[in-house]
Amino acid sequence: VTSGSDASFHSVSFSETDHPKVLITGGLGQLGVGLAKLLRKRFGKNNVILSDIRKPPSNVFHSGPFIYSDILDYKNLREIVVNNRITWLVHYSALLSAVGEANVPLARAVNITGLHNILDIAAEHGLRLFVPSTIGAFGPTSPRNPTPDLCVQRPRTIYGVSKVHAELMGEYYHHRYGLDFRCLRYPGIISADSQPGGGTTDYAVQIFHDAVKTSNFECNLKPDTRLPMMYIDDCLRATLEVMEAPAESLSMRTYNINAMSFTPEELANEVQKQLPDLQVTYEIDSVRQAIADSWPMNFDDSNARNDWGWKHDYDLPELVQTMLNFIGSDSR
Ligand code: AKB
Repeated sequence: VTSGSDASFHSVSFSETDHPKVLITGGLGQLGVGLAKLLRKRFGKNNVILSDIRKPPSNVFHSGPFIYSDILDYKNLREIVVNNRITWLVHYSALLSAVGEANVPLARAVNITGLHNILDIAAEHGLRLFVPSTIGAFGPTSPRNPTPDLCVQRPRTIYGVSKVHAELMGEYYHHRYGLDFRCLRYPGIISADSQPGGGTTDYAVQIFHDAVKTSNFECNLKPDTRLPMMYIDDCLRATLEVMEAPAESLSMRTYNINAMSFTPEELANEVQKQLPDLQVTYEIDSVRQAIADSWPMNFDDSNARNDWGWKHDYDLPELVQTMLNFIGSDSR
């Protein structure tokens, strides 16, 4: 296609007959280990490399390739992509909404400067790039019930601002340089064997652990705060499905995805059907509450459903049953 060093980039690009060679950044967060497991089942253990700047626990280290990668270090990133012939990049490194507000300079560096490195590496090496966005990319002036794909986006957190920036930059690189950028706006993700790191929706994970361990849960959001949510297995499957979707099926490059919406009170009621001793008290965290009050209550994901067949498996009752089975059996 081109001459000189560019030609070698094209010769290692993903082709339909090959398995992709995947790099996951921020691999030790809430989603990376689960995604690596799913992708390894599909593409083979050695075709999926998890990376982070932290030392992995031994079960993660022994379950497949793990590598040190710092997304703020462009040369380190490039070396990993070149040496491992990476063709897909899943960029999970980010500071979430609540921790971002506590350290804006760090959130800006990781979520914005880090993303610039990722975009340049991906464009330079012809990678297919997945970057998650979030319900947090909307703000108080967005329609909240429901929130469509295309509407006003004026978030009031550095996390939200950085995610709108990622959506726009990814789409710009797609149109300007042909970058195969794909992006899903995740709702709050609920998982049993991995913890979220400083988000506004974290209460919906913590309630299960506290319900099983102590039967007491102190919720940091008001009982009627409605937010879109999803079980992790649905989230990871959606990610694989949008990455595998034929380019022709994608009428957009950034899609809302959703499964359910509930309030803390509704979640607590559902958990109490299984664990009637659970006591819930409310101690409101004003930062998280203000964030939640500016986010979508219901998320319109009809474009994902129509374009590439998105369909969730878990509604609230299945979510609660699955979480309690998992955490209950773990604590015995
Ligand atoms: C957060 O609460 O910050 C995240 C998100 C919804 O993006 N879980």
